Amino acid sequence: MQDHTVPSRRTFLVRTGTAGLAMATPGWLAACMARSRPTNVVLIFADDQGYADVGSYGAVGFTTPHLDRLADEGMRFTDFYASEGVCSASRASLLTGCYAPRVSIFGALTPAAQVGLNPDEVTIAELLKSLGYATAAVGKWHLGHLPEFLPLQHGFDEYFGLPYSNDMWPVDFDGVAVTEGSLSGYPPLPLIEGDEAIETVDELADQDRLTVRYTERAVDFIDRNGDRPFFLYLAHSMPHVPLGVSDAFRSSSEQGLYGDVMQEMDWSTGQVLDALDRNGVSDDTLVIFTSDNGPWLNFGNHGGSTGPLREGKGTAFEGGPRVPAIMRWPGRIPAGSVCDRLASTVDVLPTVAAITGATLPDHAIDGVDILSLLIGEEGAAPRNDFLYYYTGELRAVREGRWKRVFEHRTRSYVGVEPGMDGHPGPYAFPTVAAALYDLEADVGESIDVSGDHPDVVARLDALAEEARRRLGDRLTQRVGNEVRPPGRHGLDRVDSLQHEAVGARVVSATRSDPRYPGAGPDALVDGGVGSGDFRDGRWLAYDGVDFEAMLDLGSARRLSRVGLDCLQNQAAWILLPRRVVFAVSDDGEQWRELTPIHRPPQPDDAVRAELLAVDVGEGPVRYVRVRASGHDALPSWHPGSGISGWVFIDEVVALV
Ligand SMILES: [Ca+2]
Ligand SMILES: [Ca+2]
Repeated sequence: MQDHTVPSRRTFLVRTGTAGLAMATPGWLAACMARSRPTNVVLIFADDQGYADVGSYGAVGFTTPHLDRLADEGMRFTDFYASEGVCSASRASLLTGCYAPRVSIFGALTPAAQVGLNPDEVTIAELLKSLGYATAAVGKWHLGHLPEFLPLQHGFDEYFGLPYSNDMWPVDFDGVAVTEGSLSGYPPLPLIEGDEAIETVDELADQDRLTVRYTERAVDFIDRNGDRPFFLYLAHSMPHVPLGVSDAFRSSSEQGLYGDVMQEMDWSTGQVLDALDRNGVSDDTLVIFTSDNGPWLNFGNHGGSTGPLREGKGTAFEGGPRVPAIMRWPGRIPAGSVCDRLASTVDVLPTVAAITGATLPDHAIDGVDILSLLIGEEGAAPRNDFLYYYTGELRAVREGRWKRVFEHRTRSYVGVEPGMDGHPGPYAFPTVAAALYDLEADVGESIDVSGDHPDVVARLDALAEEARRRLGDRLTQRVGNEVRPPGRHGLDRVDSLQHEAVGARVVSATRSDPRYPGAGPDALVDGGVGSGDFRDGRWLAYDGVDFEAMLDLGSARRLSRVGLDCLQNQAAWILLPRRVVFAVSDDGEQWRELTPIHRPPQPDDAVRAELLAVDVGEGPVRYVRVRASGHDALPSWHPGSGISGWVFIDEVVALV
C-alpha cells in the first residue's frame, strides 16, 4: 500500500468539514471527525433490472431481503436515473460522470465495435486509484472490448467478467448454437481475466454460473483488501437475457426464472455485505446499488417490471432510464430514509470524489455532488434537471416535476404481444408527439399538459436548447461544442502519405462543409491523412452532396493506381461514398474513365479509413478527375434513415 497517496486525515476533514458546516449538523460532523479510515466504495450495478424489481420498490413474485436490508440501513431513491436506457451509454455515464454524448459512447457496443471509452476520460476507478485505493471491476464491462479499452486501462487493478452483453453470442434464444442468420455473426462470448480471454460462455449452463462466479470474485477482492481502501465495481450480467441461475436458486421464486435470478442477485448482495461485516469495514464503506437501465419488456416473463412507469429499456420514457437506487453509508446516510429528489448515475463520480477527497477531472463533467442528499440535508436539491438522451437524440428534459418530451420515433412495448420463456416479442415503433408531463401528478406520462403551462414549456425548451449547444442532438442535427471523441481503435496510422499527387494543383468543384474544412482544397493533395477522430482538422467533410475534384500533376507519368482516402464512422453518420469514379487524361481533353468503385452502404460499426483505389492501366497520366457520390438520405438501417449523411475525405492519392 502506498501510504503517501492515501488522502491524509487532514485533507479529508477539510473536504467533508465544508459540507458539514454548510448543513450545520454537528452530530454528523462529529461522526466525520471521528473517522479514522478512508471510505471504501462498493458499486453494484444490475443489468436491465426494472424500477419495480426490488422488494422495497414493489417487486411481485420474488423477494430481495438483502437489498431491502440495504434500504433499511440506508437511503432509497425514488427519482434516480441511469443516464440512458441502454447498456454502454449508461455505463459510460456511471464511470465518467458525463452524459453519454459528451464522451461519445452511444447505444450498446457490439463485438464488432472499434471504439471504446477514450483513454483520456477519467473514471471513478482512476480517481480512487490516484488516492491509493485497490480497484476491481467484476462482471459486465461494455465500454469497449478491445484491449486498449478494457478495465485495466481505465484504472482497475483487476478485472473478471464479460466484455459486453451476455446475449451477444452465437446461440439462439432456445439455447441452441446457431450456424446461420444474424446471431451466427457473433464470435464466441469470452470471459475475461485481466486483459485475457480465459474461457468462452458457450451454453446456457455457462450463463447459470455467472452470478455465483462474479460474487466469489467480489467477495475475494474484499477479503484481500479489507485492510486498505478499496473500490469494487460489481456489474452483474443478470438479469439481462438470456437468464441464468444456479441450481440453488432455480425455482426459488413464485415469479419464475426472472424472479429466481433476482433472488440470486439479492443473495449476491448479501454475500458482499457479509464480506464487509466480516472484514470490519461496513461502517467505512459507501455501498451503492442501482441498475443500468429499465427492463426489456418484450421478453415478457423473462423481463422485469417498471411498476407504474411508462415503457422500458431502450426508450426515454420513465421506464427506460429511471431505476431503483439504494445507498448505504452507516452513520452518514440516515438509515431507512427515502429521497425523492432528482439524482442520476452521472452524479456518482463527483459525489465519490467529494467523499474521498479525490480531485475531479480537469475536463467538464455533467454530474453534481449529491452528498447533501445522502446526509439528509434539509431542502437540498443539488440536481434540478435531467437530460433524457438516447443514442445522441435529446428526447426529453426534466426540470423539477416537469418533463418535456420532444417529438421522436421510439421503440415501444405498447400494443405488441411480449415474448415468453426467453424468446422476444416484437417492438412497435411509433412516432410520439411533443408533450409536457407533470411527473408528480402523472408518473405514467399519460396526460399532456403543455397547453396549460406554456411558460414551463418555454423554460424547458430553452434548457434543451442549451443542452443541444453543448452536447448536440441527433433529432435536430446539432453538433455539440463540448463533445469529446470516443477511443478509436486501429487508426493510429502514419499521418502522412508519400504519393505522386502530393503538391499537385487541385480544383475541387465541391465546397467542404464549413464545420470541417480541413486546411482547404489543397489539403486533398498535401500527403496529410486524418486519424480516427473526424474532428482532427485533417478531414474535409461533405454533407449530403457529391464530391468532385480535378488534379493536374504538372507532367505526364505512369501511375499504377489512383484512390480516394475516406473515413467510415457510421455512428457519426459518416459513410464511405456510394460510388467513386476516376477518369484520367494525359492532355486534359481526352479522358479515360476507370472502373467505378461501388460501395453501397452496409451496417458496419468499425471506425476506419479506407483508400478506395482502382488500377489505372496503360498510358501516361497528367490529369486525374474524381467524382464520389454522397448520401442525400441515409439507408433504412441507419438511425438517421432518410436524413443526409456525411462523406469525409482527406486525400486524393496517386501511386506509381
Ligand atoms: Ca442494460
Ligand atoms: Ca490531406
